[in-house]
Amino acid sequence: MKTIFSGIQPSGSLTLGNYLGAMKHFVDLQEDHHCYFCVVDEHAITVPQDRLKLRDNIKSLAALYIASGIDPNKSTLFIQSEVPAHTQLGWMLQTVSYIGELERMTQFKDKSKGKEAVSAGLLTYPPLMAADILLYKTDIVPVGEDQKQHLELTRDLAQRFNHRYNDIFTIPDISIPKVGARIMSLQEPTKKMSKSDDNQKASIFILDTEKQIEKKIKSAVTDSEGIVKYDKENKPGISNLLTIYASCTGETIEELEGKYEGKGYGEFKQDTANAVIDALRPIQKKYEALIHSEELDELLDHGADKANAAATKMLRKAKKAMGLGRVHKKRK
Ligand code: ATP
Ligand code: LTN
Repeated sequence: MKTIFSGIQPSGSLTLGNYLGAMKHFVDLQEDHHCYFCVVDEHAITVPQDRLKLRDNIKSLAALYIASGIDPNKSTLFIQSEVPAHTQLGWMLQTVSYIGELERMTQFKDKSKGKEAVSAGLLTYPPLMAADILLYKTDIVPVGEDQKQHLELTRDLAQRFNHRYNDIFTIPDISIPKVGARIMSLQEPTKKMSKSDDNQKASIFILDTEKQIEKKIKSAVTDSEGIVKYDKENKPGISNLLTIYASCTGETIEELEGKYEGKGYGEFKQDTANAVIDALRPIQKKYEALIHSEELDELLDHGADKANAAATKMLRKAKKAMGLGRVHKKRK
C-alpha cells in the first residue's frame, strides 16, 4: 500500500476551495492508501499569528478534517508541533538547502514582496515542508497546483541527501486533482478563492450559515448573457458556479448545462446554493458535535503517538547518516 502525506495550514477559516480542492480528495484516498494528514501549525507561524486565534484555528482544522470524512482509525491525523521530529529534520534539511534555491520560491517572493521585515522562517519554509513529507516514507503528496514548486524542491533535497549521506529517503510524487483543483473567487472569478481574501463575499467558508452561502452565491459575479454554459474564458463566473455545483452533487457539467437550458441565472444560482448547503450541512453538524468534545483531544493524542513512532525512526536514520550524536556502545 502506498503512503500519502498532506498538510493544511491553520491560518484561517477553511474555504469551499480547500474542501473541494484538497480535503474531499483526501477522504477518497484513505480507502486504499496509508495516509498521514497534518495540521501544519509550524508553517502557519512563518507569518505573524494571533496566539489565541491560532489555537482556535488548529483545533477547528483538526475537527474539520474529521467532519469532512477523515477517519482517524484509518488515517493518522495529527498536529505538526506535537511531533518534534519535523523541526529537527527540518533543521538538518536546511543544511543541505541553498539560499539561492529558497529565494527562488514563488511563495517566498509573493509573501515577502513589499515587506520591510521578512522572517527567516518564511525563507526556510520549504525544508520544513520537505521534512514533513520525508519523515513518513511518503510516496504521493496530494496538493493544489500552487505547491508544485515546493514538491520539486523536496525531491531535490531528498536526492541530494541520499547522494551525500546515505540512501534513506523515498522520493515522493505529486498528485494534483483533475476537477475542483482551482475554485475561483465569487467576486473576481479569474482569481482563486482564498481564505485570506479581504473581501468576505469572495469566499464561501465551510462553516458559513445557509443564509450566508445563499447570499454570497446570489451576489456572485456572472455575465449578462443569461445562458448557463461552461466557458472559462468568456464566462468565468458561470463556469466557476458550474464547477462548484458539479463538485458538490457529483453531476457532470454537461448534465447541468442541459438541466438549465432556457432557464435564467436566478434559478441556477438558487440551486447552486442549495447544492453547496446540502454538501456542507453534514460536515457542519459533525463539526459542531466534535469541536468541544473530549473525543477530539483523544483522537489527536492518538494521532500524535502514531506519527511520533514513525517519525522518530526516520529521524534516527537521518541522524545516523549525517553522523550526529553518538552510537551507543550497548545499543550498537
Ligand atoms: P490562502 O488561501 O490563504 O492562500 P490556502 O488555502 O491556499 O491559503 P493552504 O491551507 O495551505 O493554503 O491550502 C490547503 C490546500 O487547499 C492546498 O492543497 C491547496 O492547494 C488547496 N486549495 C486552496 N485554495 C484552493 C482553491 N481555491 N481551489 C482548490 N484548491 C485549493
Ligand atoms: N505548503 C503547503 C502546506 C504544507 C504541506 C506540507 C502540504 C506544509 N507541509 C506537506 C503537503 C505536504 C501549503 O501552503 N498549502
